Amino acid sequence: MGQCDMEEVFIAIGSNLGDRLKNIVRAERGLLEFLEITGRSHVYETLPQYVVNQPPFLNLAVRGMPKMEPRPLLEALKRLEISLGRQPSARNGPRLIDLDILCFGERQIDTDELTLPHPRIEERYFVLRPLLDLNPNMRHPTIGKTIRQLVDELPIDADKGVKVISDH
Ligand code: PH2
Ligand code: MG
Ligand code: MG
Repeated sequence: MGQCDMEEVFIAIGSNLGDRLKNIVRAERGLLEFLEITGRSHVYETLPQYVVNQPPFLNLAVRGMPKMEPRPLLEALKRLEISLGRQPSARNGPRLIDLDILCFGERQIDTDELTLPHPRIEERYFVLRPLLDLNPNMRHPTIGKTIRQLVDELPIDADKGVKVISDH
């Protein structure tokens, strides 16, 4: 996002099925093939947003320098999700692992397959809270506000039920 060196990438990781912590650890290991990881947030347990009748998620975000362009990175993330056991699932429904590109430098992409920056970052505490760990001062490339500002503008109860899971 704004103020990143070169084209830094931020990826959100989420899981709410199976051994959630194992899923995200395996995902991070897999990401190393596509990304030189330079930072990771804490892991948060968060209540599901949008489709609320499903198990709580573990969420975190990592930052790093990509080894490929956005489209190949997206394809690589999809393959990694499947190799970790992800099954097709309903929109916003339960998933064993979810790997989303939040932003790729300042790039703005809007195709059927890929939207960058990732849609609705600004309304998702489960995304903003990990980003706050990584860099509270970075700016959303299209909204122009910092992560700190976006968190402050969320409803007062946005952090309801959120727990910090011990770091690994
Ligand atoms: N992912 C979604 C929909 N809702 N809620 C939480 N708390 N965490 C998520 O990762 C999440 C969600 C769609 O990918
Ligand atoms: Mg997602
Ligand atoms: Mg996804």
